[in-house]
Amino acid sequence: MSGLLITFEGGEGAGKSTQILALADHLRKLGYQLVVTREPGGSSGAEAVRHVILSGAAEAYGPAMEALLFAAARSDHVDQKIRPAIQSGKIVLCDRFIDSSRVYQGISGNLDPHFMQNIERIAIDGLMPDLTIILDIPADKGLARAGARRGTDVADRFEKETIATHEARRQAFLAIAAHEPQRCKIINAERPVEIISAEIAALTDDLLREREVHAHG
Ligand code: Z5A
Repeated sequence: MSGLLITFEGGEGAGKSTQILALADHLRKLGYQLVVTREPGGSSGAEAVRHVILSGAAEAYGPAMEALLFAAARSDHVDQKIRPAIQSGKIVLCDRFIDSSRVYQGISGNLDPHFMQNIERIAIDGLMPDLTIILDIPADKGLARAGARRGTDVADRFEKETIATHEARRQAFLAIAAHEPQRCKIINAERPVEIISAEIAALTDDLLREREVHAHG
């Protein structure tokens, strides 16, 4: 019995959390058992590392240090939560995963691709997503959404960066999708929530049929 791993990627404010909730609702109604999780975090070890990274405490030590922290958090998350859930037939919906490291640390941090590939391999130990939804939105529009939602709270370590940096990340996500079209599906995230949700539900239903993953209840 094997479940699936579906990851959601994209820039700030693209609507990942919103769309994960909608897909979770759709799949639960069909009787599937789910685990909804996020990175960095998702397991107790990884949540401890999340705080260190997002507070900016590790920023001064450079992008390689941050990349290793993300990889350490991911390794714990995969071992403790994601792999056991998939092995017991559940569908795991994860808010950000390897592609965020490839883009935020690898591209924005200008790190050696071999270094990035090596730490990714160690962190996931063979567990690739079955489907990656890349929510695509111009950086200024995504940041405006994230800013409106945050209100007067302080922007985190990554939200504070320039529009040019965010736009370069958008292009990096699109490049990953062009390179791995089987796994990655680009979704135009500028449209109304319900239209996007319907498109993601249809993609997921196709995958479940193709892989013959059956509902429990
Ligand atoms: N990071 C990294 O560098 N390397 C890694 O390996 C990993 C992560 C795993 C995690 O932050 C940070 O860590 C992240 C990358 C880095 N950078 N930042 N910042 P986080 O988990 O705190 O935040 P996030 O992942 O960026 O998510 P987000 O900004 O919270 O956005 P979102 O989940 O994509 O969006 P949302 O919460 O669903 O929606 C945002 C707002 O827009 C909200 O008010 C919605 O109601 C609204 N919304 C959503 N969809 C729509 C549509 N379709 N129309 C209009 N309004 C909408």
